[in-house]
Amino acid sequence: MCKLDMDSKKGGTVMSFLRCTRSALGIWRLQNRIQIETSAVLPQASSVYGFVRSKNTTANHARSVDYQFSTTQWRHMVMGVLAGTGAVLVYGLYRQQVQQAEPKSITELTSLTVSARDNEVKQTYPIFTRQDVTKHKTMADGVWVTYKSGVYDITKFIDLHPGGKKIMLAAGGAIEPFWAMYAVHNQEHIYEMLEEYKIGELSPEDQKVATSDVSDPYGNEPLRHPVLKVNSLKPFNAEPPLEILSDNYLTPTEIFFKRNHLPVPEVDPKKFRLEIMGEGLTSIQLTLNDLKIKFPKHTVTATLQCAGNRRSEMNAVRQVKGLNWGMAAIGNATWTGAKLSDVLKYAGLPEDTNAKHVQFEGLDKDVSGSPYGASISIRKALAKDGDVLLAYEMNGENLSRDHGFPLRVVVPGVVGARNVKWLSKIIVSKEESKSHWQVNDYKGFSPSVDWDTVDFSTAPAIQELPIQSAITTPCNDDHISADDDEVTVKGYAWSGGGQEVIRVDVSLDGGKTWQVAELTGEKQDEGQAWAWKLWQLTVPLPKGQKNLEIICKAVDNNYNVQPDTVAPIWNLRGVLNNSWSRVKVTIEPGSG
Ligand SMILES: Nc1nc2c(c(=O)[nH]1)N[C@H]1C(S)=C(S)[C@@H](COP(=O)(O)O)O[C@H]1N2
Ligand SMILES: [Mo]
Repeated sequence: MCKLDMDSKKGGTVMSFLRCTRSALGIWRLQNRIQIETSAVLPQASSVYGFVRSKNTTANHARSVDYQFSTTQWRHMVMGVLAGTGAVLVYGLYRQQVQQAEPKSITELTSLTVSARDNEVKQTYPIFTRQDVTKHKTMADGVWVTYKSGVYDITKFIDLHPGGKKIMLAAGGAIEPFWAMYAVHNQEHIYEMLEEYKIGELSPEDQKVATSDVSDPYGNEPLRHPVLKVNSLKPFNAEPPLEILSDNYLTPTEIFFKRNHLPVPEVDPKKFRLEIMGEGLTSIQLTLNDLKIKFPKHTVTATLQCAGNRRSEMNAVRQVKGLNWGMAAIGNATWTGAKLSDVLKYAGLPEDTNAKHVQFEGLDKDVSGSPYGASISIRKALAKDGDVLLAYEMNGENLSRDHGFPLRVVVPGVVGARNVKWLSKIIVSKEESKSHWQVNDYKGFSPSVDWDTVDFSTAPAIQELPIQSAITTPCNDDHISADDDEVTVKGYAWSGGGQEVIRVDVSLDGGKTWQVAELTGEKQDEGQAWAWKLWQLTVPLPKGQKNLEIICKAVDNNYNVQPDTVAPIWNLRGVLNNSWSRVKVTIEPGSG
């Protein structure tokens, strides 16, 4: 994201555009939802998957906006809109639009759209393919976007865009999901303005909606937000651009990092059963409804972090094996569900059980039919203040497919890998899970251990994660104008095991001097600080310098600190990188 602006040397304007992301995501969610519901009526639309930009969802989007919104849809949208601060204004704007839109019938709306389309086809334009559009992503090649079936060359508009360079996020793809994110765009004059830049029409094939490919195990993946940076498409692994990550205390679900090892299973919630079995238990099965009504409903705000978060920085020291995650394989959300301890008690687990572990299995299976699995200690599972949930909601809505619909384990304070999604089986046992991901992966080793010498049986499975913090803005290699009086540094900080971040130190001179950042976050009980803290620090821009090395490091309530460099904690799998976060920025000579 920060590298988007290839031609411009000014980084200062970059930040303004995404400020309303959090609210606007709700709008995107709404469109997406309508689209999904529309798909039921229109079978050919039933499986749009993968990176939106590479798929032909334009027609689908066009169709979706023609539908009248139901009350539930608006409720979802409103929840999305309110998911963060600063959203109220946008919400107001939208509310007004709803009120205007509501009296219209579907027929009326449809005919309106049809007449608008009739006008469009009066002029003839050259035909472009989706691929042609994809090739135009830079100022040098020209910046093209599509809107519905139109192709637009917006190169000349880039510098005029009130929101700055973030418009480049949409370059080479469809503009709809971005406009949906940034509510201000949903206005007539903006659509008119876009028409001035029209250069062509999408080819009819590319206007068609992608149909599902049954032979592809990844042929039925959910739709994802195009702002995500994809690390791997099949299985789908992606993280949000850094600077929008720290815009929200609660990470909007759409941009929450997605870490899948296998295809995303499609689960019929009515047929869904959770099996509970093992040591000292008679096996039982629970429906989703059982879980919702038989047990008290708990909500916990907890941060989830992948063990591979910040792996790319480890890769820069020496090659490691694994997805090249940046600093955003982490997110904070509210999770709602039944407490695992309540469910285990209900299943008859005796208090003095001699079991040591609770194993989990997902519904996602590899080619040999073995499911994704992991386990946690029985101590964590049963701890009164452990807050381990069998969660059916994330951020106040049913889990999305990517995040484990209809049920996942949430183990606050513990590495992402144990938070098993699409949960179908719980096994109480004297043994740890035999799953590959428990036994032969997600473990830490000395920097001297390589793939010839590694013995996975010698290290314990990662559970609680160490203290972590990272800088989300500015980004590495950003340019700041010397005319700017101040620089604002932002980021996140979190510690595993419920330990609370008590301080974040920031340096602008490579670690010689330090200042304490301002922390924000929900107050959580001692030992249950599951959620991250966002932090920021605004300081005068040091004068007469060409470069800054900005560093952050966090401290938790047990005074655990982060190591200053990567090399001494390097490990072959590239996990557990919690070294000081370092960002280099250039100060451009100013005019004054
Ligand atoms: N069933 C299942 N559960 C899973 C995974 C998976 O691939 N399958 N990935 C794990 C890993 S490694 C992480 S980091 C988290 C990511 O959760 P998220 O995709 O909701 O962010 O899910 C964990 N649970
Ligand atoms: Mo992970």
